[in-house]
Amino acid sequence: MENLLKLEPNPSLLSNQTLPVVNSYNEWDPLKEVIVGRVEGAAVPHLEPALLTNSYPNNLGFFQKYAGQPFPQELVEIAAKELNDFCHILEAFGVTVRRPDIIDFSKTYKTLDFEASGFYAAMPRDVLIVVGNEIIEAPMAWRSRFFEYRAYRSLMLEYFRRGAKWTTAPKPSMSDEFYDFEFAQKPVEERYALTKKGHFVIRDTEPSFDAADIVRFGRDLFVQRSHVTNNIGITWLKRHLGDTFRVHVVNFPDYNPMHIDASLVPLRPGLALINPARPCLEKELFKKAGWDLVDAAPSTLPDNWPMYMCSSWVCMNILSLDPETIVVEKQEEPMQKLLKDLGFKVIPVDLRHLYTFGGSFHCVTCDVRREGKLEEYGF
Ligand code: DAV
Repeated sequence: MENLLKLEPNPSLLSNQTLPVVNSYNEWDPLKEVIVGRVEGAAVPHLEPALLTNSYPNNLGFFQKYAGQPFPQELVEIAAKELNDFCHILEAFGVTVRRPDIIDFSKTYKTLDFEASGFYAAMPRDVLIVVGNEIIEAPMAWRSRFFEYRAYRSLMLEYFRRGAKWTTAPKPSMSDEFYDFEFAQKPVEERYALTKKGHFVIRDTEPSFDAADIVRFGRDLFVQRSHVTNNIGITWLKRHLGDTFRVHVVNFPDYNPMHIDASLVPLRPGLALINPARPCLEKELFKKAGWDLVDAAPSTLPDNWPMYMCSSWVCMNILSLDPETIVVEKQEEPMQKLLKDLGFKVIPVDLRHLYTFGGSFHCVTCDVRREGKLEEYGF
């Protein structure tokens, strides 16, 4: 063994060999393998209740025009190029990049409870979460996302064959009872007021969560309730992860909540970004644990940039390659400066057109393997 070690000069290869195929405990340990989403095959979903709730009123025209059809080709082409270039940059940093299968998401399907067409495989973070050596497929809450896991099944089967622990969380039926149809029809201000009181468009009839409503800090995971994550879904997660992990619910004054990764983004042990437009209501919890929470810098995105699925706060939706190196969107100079001032090496990468599909670097990835092991970070 000693000789072998001497013969092998690349420390990252060495640690890769000793790590389980699926291994990731937090958002910042050195990245070894990652799934990067695709926009090829993406379709515009029909205006189902959960989507109607989350989209901004000025986008209704886009959904009405394109519902059930492929995303406009020119949008797909430019975002696909950005994603391909991002993959090559990750590879240049020694990261193994995997991609989902290409599926025509405009196909319609019918279950026992509803009929819909699909969405995309652009955001693996929404569907998949690695907790330690286990990869979990999230239940999802949009009818258009019911079969999204299919794009990742060849990868899941491969990881399983190579020894991974693979779990699919129970999917909700997504029957009419699961949604509050009246909620979705209310004017924005009324919806916001209801959300503030803890009402969301999905009911607590069956467990549901999107993986992107969870953020990992080693033994401690933080999750938010949202229009896709309900209480019973969080209960499922808590019970499933058992005593090894602690799942804490955190809240943000975000009245259109869907996914935590533009609200709370850990950068390295003891340091996390928070969103100044919706500051975490549990700041004390982090302070007590010795964490500094730093306000993210706002986006440089022009106001008229088409954003169909998310806010411009995806400028803080970064991907850490290790505790010192962070991928940030190329035109988000204020975010880049903030991170440099905090001592990080910043890798600027173009991804602005991908924003239009609803996310940035964290959303479009799922880290399958990072170095490191289960640790506690003060909580
Ligand atoms: O701020 O609109 C972005 C996260 C998308 N997966 C937001 C949430």
